[in-house]
Amino acid sequence: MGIKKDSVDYSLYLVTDRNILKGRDLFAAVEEAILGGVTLVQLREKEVSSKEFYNTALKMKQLTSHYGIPLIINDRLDIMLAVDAEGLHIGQEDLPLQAARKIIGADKILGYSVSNLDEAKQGKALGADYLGAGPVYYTGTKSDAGKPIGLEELKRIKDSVKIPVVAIGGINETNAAEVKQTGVDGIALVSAILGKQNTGAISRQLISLWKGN
Ligand code: TZP
Ligand code: MG
Repeated sequence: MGIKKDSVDYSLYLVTDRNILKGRDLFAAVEEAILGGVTLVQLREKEVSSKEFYNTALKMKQLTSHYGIPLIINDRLDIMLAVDAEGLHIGQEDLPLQAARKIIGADKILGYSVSNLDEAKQGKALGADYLGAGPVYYTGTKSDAGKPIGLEELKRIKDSVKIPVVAIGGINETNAAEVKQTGVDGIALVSAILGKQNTGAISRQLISLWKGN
């Protein structure tokens, strides 16, 4: 029994970046974050060999499956298929959405990065299951993230499509509440979770902020 893509909870979406870990073990940090309340994990690897990406993905899949959380692989469709992850996340410069969908099939989750309305509408039309919209605020984590789109554009994007929208870029415990006000389905974070030593506690704080308790 796999995870059904229509019932995915996008509330607290952790995106990995091994450069931000300051020597901590990636799997230990992700496990703590899941125990704290992270609902979805994206493995994002930019500087490792295919072999290392695959091995990391395989181990991450075991971890996320253990907790019943979906694993999304960034960019690498081959690795997503090889480890049978729940989904793939691609951006504007990656394989076109229709081509990716053709290969991964209808049951896998397909995520798409957008930073404006046109890209959002195109993503929806071409079969994305959810959109990652941003960067909402300035981010030091992705050097080519582009200019912050801000909360108003984020809300326009959310209001323009019927698929889930996850906000990304510079989100942390101090601004999560105002991001929630836009009506988006979740927040995706890298440094606000993995850049901290207390990964579990910060995840607990973020999910309770998000769920409003
Ligand atoms: N895509 C748009 S912004 C971003 C990605 C992967 C980085 C987000 O990192 P942080 O540390 O949560 O700002
Ligand atoms: Mg990409």
